[in-house]
This record gives sequence, C-alpha cells and structure tokens, in this order.
Amino acid sequence: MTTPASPSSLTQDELKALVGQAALRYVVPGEIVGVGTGSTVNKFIDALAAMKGQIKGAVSSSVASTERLQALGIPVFDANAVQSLSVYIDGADEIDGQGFMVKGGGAALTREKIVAALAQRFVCIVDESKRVQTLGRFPLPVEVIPMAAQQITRRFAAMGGQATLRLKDGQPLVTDNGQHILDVRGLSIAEPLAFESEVNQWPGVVTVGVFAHQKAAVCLMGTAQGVQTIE
Ligand code: ABF
Repeated sequence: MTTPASPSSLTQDELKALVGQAALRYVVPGEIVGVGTGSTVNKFIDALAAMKGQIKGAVSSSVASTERLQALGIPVFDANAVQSLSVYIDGADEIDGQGFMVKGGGAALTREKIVAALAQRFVCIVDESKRVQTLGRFPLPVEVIPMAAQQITRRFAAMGGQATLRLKDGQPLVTDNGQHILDVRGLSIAEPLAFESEVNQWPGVVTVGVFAHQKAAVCLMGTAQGVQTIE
C-alpha cells in the first residue's frame, strides 16, 4: 500500500494540481466560469471536467485554453455573450502580498485582463515559487503593436528596463490578437497601480502584464504545508 505524499514532498507540478483542484470550490454551480491560461490553469481545467455537468460552461482567455476546455466537453462562450462572471480562475508569473500580479508569460495577458474585468472575483492559483515581495523579478510581458516596439523599448530603457522582443522558432511571437510581446528585464515595480496606469497609456501598448487594477481577491498558493488561502 503506497502512502500518500505529504505536501512537503510534492513537486511543483503536484502543487499546481493541488491548487487547480482547490479552485473548484469557487466555481458557482449553474454558471459560466472565467478561465485563464497556463500550466496551472490546465490543472484547473482538467479538474473542472469532473463537474462539467454542474456548470453552464466557460469564457476562455486564450485559444489554448479554449481547445483544452472543448476537448473535455466544456462549452466555451464568447466574452461578449456574458454581462459578468462570478469568478475568474487564472495563474500568474508573480504575485505580491496585496494580490498584485505580473502575468503574460503565456502570452495571453490581453484576453486574461479582458475576462478578469468581467469577473466579480479573481481567484489566482499558483505554486509558492510565484510569491514575491516586489513585482519585477520576472521579465515583464507587454503586448504591443509591432510598429511601436522600438519606441516602447526606448521608454522602458529610460526607466532602467531592458525590453526584448519575444521570439518563437526564431520569429517574433504573434499573440492570439496578432500582436507582439516585449519582455522587460531590470524593473522593480514598487507601485503596481501607478505603473500599470502609466504604461497602459503609452501609444502602441495593447496590454501591460501588471495586473493591479484587476488584482486577485483570493490567492490559492500551493506550498510545502499544503494549499494556503490568501485573501
Ligand atoms: C497565465 O498563467 C499567464 O499570465 C502566466 O504567465 C501564467 C503562469 O503560467 P503557469 O501556471 O504555467 O506558471 O495566466
């Protein structure tokens, strides 16, 4: 008889599965749930399939999540088809103690922010490696209109950031929205709300990967001691 692994011996992947499962308790039966993007969210989607008969469906934040949801028989609705959502479940690349996040490592930040804005409650699911004191250690993703990439790069340089164009197979990565991504290193984002407001209004910025105005109300964090609920 195998003994169940204690949280302290869980791998990062197992911690992601733990929080993906824990997020089910925030899903409201009979409703449409907002679904993010990434490997942790994939664990949530897989867990959601077990209760797909109890929900109406999902609004998805990426082609990747849509395909995974549909493959599991979960109906996917257009964001324009809903007035609001009770909950949005998504991961993050970094999260601080106030629920402010850096997101976009999965290149889905624009649609993530759109769906998050529909939700009454953003529940962030992460493993403990994502916890930071100050945002900025992870290279900040920024979705940009290609013709503005160099102009925006110079603006970040003026604040001490080094922006690089995200490549895929040697070519500029093209997002679900047909735009490009800059990843900005060397930033320390001490005032996430002000930073997001400032960068959002630069010409050519589609979305900056700071989620402060759309912060997480709840964070389910997979740790060596099990799932921590931070509200
Ligand atoms: C998504 O989750 C992205 O914004 C973020 O980059 C990613 C984190 O991915 P993972 O769960 O695979 O670490 O919301």
